[in-house]
Amino acid sequence: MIRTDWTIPEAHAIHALPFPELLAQAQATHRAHFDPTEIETASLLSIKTGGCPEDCGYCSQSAHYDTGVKARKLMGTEAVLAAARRAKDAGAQRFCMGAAWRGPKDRDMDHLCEMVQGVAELGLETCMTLGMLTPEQVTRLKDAGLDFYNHNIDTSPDYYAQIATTRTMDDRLETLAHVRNGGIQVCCGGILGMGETEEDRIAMLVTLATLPEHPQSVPVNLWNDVDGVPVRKYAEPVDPFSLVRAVALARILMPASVVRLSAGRTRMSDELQALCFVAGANSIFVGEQLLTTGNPSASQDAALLARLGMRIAKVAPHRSRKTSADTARSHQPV
Ligand code: SAM
Ligand code: DTB
Ligand code: SF4
Repeated sequence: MIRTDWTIPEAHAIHALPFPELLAQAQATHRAHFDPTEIETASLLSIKTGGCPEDCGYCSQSAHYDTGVKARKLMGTEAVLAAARRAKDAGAQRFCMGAAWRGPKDRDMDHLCEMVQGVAELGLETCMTLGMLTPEQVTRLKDAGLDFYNHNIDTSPDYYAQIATTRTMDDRLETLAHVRNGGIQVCCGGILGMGETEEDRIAMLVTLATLPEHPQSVPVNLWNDVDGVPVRKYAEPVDPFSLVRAVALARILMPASVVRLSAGRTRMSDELQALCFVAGANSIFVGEQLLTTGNPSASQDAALLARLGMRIAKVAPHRSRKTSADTARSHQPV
């Protein structure tokens, strides 16, 4: 059953289960909804890098900090489509275009819609992350063929003001509502390792799991260390088992959502990634670059999946999600 009425004490109790119990519950939930051997792949492209007016304290692209990232203007459609073709050839199912904006200007919309249309014509799923959107902008992107919109809540409601002051959690929730109401699938998650407490991580996941509809994709990022940003002062390495616990909790609270092990995989061992897959992560970013930071190479990821006897899903998991009838069948004695 898909519940959107989870409470903090309930989530806390799940998160605190003995590790083997937590993993067993997460894996059972995962199997009820997905093929546990399959992984979805998405590729990222920064279509507009740096010079961002927002002050997100974790981000290399904010103009408020001296991070060494050079501001560039919005890429041309042809260059974006060339990158999308390369991503498709490298095995990506979804192509996610990111812009360092508070939100797009109306004058950019024709250009953005052209990109979406072109990427969709290549047979890739389309995703964008552009900051805040108005309902009219959502409609334009939807009509151009946008499948997913990424807009992370990043952290807990209580910790939010510590990491950004130029935008609020309510701003984020408002754009998420516009996206959801406009019929675009929602990709929404957060970041671990920015000095938040365990309670903040649980509250962040409960915030996602109590939205009117669960995000179809839930990216779980480890904060990728970047120069010159304030989060450096309070960031703490995430205990690997805490990451696995967070993934497992995301899986149990949002059983039918695709959970993406996102930023930070360059610092994760194969063993840790394997535990995250067992805990219910079933998506990764592929390609050596995220937006401004690195990601494992295609050959590293191919070797990892081969070691685990796992494979890239032929059909994106959200399209081949098990129905309750399938689940009932798979529980029949053989
Ligand atoms: N400007 C838009 C916005 O903020 O929604 C889109 C791009 S922004 C870079 C997309 C997301 O990337 C952020 O919400 C955050 O979750 C993630 N992110 C940014 N910097 C990161 C870092 N150093 N480590 C991990 N995740 C990061
Ligand atoms: C998400 O949750 N993670 C991606 C994507 N959505 C846009 C971004 C990760 C960015 C990591 C830092 C960087 O490369 O600049
Ligand atoms: Fe700008 Fe997005 Fe980075 Fe915030 S997270 S500074 S809005 S690019």
